[in-house]
Amino acid sequence: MSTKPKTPFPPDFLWGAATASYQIEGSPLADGAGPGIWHRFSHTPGRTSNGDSGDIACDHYHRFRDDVALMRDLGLRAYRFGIAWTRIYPEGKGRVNQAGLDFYRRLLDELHAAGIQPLVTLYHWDLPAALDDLGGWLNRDVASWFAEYATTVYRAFDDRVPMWVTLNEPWVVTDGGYLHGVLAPGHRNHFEAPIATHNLMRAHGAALAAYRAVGKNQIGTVVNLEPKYPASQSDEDLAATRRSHAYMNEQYLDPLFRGSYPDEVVKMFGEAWPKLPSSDFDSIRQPIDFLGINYYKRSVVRNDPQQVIERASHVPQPDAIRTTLDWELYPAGLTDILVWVKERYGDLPLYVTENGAAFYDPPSAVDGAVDDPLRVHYLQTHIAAVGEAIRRGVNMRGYFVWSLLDNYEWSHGYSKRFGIVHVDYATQKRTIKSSGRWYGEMIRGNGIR
Ligand code: IFM
Repeated sequence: MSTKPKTPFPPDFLWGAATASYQIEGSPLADGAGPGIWHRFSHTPGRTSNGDSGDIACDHYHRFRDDVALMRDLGLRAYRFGIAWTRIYPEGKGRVNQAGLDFYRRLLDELHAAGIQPLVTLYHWDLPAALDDLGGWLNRDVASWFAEYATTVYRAFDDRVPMWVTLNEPWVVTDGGYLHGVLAPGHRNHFEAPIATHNLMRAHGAALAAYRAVGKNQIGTVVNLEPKYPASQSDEDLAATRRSHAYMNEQYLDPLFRGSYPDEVVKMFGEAWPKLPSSDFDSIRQPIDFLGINYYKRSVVRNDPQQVIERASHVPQPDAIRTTLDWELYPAGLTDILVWVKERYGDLPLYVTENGAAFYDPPSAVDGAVDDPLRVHYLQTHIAAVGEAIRRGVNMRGYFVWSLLDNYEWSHGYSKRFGIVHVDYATQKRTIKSSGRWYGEMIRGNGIR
């Protein structure tokens, strides 16, 4: 008699896919929307690969009904997407643009009709340009601007959005946008980075407080985490690994759950670390209902005094499978980081809110099919790693693949494809990749395929 393998995933586990507004919607200025920092950055010569912008992207703004139908065909139970602040408040604050709200209402209605649960991100990197002109994330007032926008959106949609996310990956916003300058708004200033960090945390706190006043469902936030392993057991490499871990994994979670920044991070920034009012932390550390974790890779760390702030660099591993972004496949790192979050911050509900890989996977010249065995392998092994975390007692509630569609990969433009659905950017034709079919069947088996 054959025994069926037992799934570690609870029956109501939320299987979904994720996207972000600027990466898929296109038409960033349509129907009264204002420009965001990504519109500005991508239209600045030399900032993005091939000069690519999100002007058209996947044209989801016009094709969202077809895209929801695709999600239904795939069998997704949930869809994580972002709302563009610039569509709701073209100038970032003050005047509301009703047409922007109407677009997201239509999308939410479509999802509801398809039986797909939405999970909505309020900030996925596209700050209104008008607010950037006022200092953006460097201006303390950004916390109340964000709460104003969030409140408008909660009031409009809380009846149909069971789960909200305040910020996506604040680490990337400051590290890429204010320290290394590779992402919008493109600053390189280590005095600015900790100010941006702290204002992001304050904005999270303000949006959370606003939600408790008007909302009835669940709210959390999303961080990107990357476990750090030492390249050797030397004191220097061990200390560098500790610094890197504090910088990337604890910098945002410590203030959220413990009410302070890690000492290593404060030390790293030295004289650039600002004096922070202790009362700010009361709002930052209010309880959240769940935490979202985005996981892509690990890092093997060595001491490197040439590198700013962290004084550490990543050592590429021989014989590893790597994505077209040169990211190493390391599924065990996902289990490690989920277990670490539980051990350090407690037993709160966790979701993997992004996980996926960019590979070169062109359509077949014969029949147009897109076969992407490496992505199937990536998903299979990482979903197994989530199962292992559940077996080790982590309170996992859902998993979202990044991404539903091939899309605009920020400064890499359209050169990196993460989708489980292929997009032909010349025709906007969508083709479900073999990974999309695999994922749909895996969902039907609730983790077993
Ligand atoms: O495309 C991004 C997404 O916007 C945020 N998380 C990482 C993804 C892949 O780089």
